[in-house]
Amino acid sequence: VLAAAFTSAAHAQTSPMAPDIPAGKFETTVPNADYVKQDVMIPMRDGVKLHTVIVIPKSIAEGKAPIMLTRTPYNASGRAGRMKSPHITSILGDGDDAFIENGYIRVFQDVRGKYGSEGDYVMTRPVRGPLNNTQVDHTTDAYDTIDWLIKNIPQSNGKVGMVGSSYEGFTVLMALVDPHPALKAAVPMSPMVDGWRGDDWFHNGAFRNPNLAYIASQNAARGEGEKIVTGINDDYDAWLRAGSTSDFAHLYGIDQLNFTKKLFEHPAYDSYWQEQALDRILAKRPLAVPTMTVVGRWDQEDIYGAYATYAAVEPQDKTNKLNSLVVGPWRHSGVNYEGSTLGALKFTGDTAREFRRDVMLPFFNQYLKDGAPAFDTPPVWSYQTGVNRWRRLDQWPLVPSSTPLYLKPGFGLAFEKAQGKADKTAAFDEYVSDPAKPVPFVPRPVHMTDANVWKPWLVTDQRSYSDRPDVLTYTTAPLTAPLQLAGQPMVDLYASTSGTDSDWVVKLIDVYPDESAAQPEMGGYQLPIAMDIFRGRYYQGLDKPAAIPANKAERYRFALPNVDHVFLPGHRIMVQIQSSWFPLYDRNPQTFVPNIFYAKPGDYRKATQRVYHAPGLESAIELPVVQAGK
Ligand code: PG9
Repeated sequence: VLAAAFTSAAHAQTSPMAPDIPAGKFETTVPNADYVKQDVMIPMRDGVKLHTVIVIPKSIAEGKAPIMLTRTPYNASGRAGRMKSPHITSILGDGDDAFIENGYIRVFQDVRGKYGSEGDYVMTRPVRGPLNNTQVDHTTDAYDTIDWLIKNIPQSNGKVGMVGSSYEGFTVLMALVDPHPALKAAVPMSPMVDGWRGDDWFHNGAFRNPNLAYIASQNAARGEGEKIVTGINDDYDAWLRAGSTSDFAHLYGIDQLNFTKKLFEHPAYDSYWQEQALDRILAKRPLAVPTMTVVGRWDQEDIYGAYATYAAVEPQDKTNKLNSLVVGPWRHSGVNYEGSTLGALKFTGDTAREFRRDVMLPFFNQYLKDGAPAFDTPPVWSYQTGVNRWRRLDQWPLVPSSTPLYLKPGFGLAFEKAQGKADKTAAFDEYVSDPAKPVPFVPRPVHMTDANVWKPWLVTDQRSYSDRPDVLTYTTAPLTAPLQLAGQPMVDLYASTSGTDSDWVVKLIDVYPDESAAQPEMGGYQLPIAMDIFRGRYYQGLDKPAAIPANKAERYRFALPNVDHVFLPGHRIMVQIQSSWFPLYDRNPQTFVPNIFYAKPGDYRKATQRVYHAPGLESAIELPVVQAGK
């Protein structure tokens, strides 16, 4: 009897040929989880629904908890699913530790057009206006999302914060353009702000080639995209053999993607870039939401935007409490990971965790948690490199870059100006820049997509380049007293080229003493403190590309990334100058062509470059020197 019952109850209903893989999504249950995870589709004002993952600790009572929102193009489900686990600490990332420990509701949303969200994806979708003729952007999507969340999550206390790094930092800033009243505090981290001036796409007009791999991965599909497969171990070879950046894009099919076309159509700082630069947009909006902008000192992707938005909004911050800046000793997005080292550098502990726990959390709590104590938000919280310590400052930059460090004949550097008349023979140093043999940005073989290469590359020992014949290297004697810098160095370069276009790469470097008993590899290490590139054709204006008159000294002024650094006694200051940085930046053909993306093989020509250090042509780096005792 039992056997018969078993047969009819358990087996009779499922046909042997019933498909064994469910048509819809199937997930095993996670019993005894300390959280509830919900997948919802939140409707936007245009009817498009955005996929949103909500993680609520079970311990939270109704009406009690703030919401921490991140809007991402990088798969919301993945962001809330580091691993499958009953523990909220295991499903969320390291960067969420402070929120988990303090009972926040954590929300991740796929931006429109990516992963589970409906609608069209437009890369860093511009705000509504001249570049966006639709009714929606990330400002309205954030607004509509926040509105829905506070009305539909019973545990919500009606207060929302936003946090996120890079693209996710960009979406935080976009929410601030016209913020929902429930958005009470924001922490944009390494936000992408101006893709042309110094964030992901270009630096001062020089194009960043790794973007093509990013575009393939982001834009080939709504979900995971494509990889570029070259079959060549060394990216240096792969890019050099391809020719121009458009040749490379064509070879691997990436020229078919619309965003590649948009980039190639806008090589200069035209209205396409100016009108979507978020610092310009936010400068014109009221400062309504307390905002703490965060960036890594050695941020290899978005080293420009955090400072730019902080500076643009700061004039509105009359109390010096609502708009703050944090700079840690991190790589791009390093704030959300373990922060005790970067490449060869060792810091005083887990600097990222320290920030998240001791600064970011109390900052958020005071605005988001009912009854939380007020927090004395540091106007600027900066990790001073060289001496390795956090410090609280009232402003940034601390000092203007008004102390020129001059290049000197004999490859020296000095704070004293040249004396007397120009000595023609000693007036310049020269090198031949050959586009067929560009200077690599990291030692070859170059693997740009290898995280171990890419993430710490801005602290790479520059010794591999200082003795190249196409790199000029200027150095001081060992310092006898500490030299403190706190601000944004400014390059003031007088240089000529025998070509009609040219790139200028300038690096400010801390040369360690010859020997280090504690860490032998640091003996003589050439640590980059601030480096950047300038595309010479923009010497008359970033929106005015022009041929450079051959063999005529022109003045090139451009800012380097911000520094908060002490050169210690026994260390030396070094400046390196070169005309390529490959394959990170596309090669300048050194012949003026209308659009470098489309340069032809014959346009790439050797050029003789001269860097001047003579009366009237005093090349220098203007440094933000903090006088001793300040
Ligand atoms: N740096 C990345 C990015 C941001 C915005 C546009 C394109 C790329 C990122 O890490 O998200």
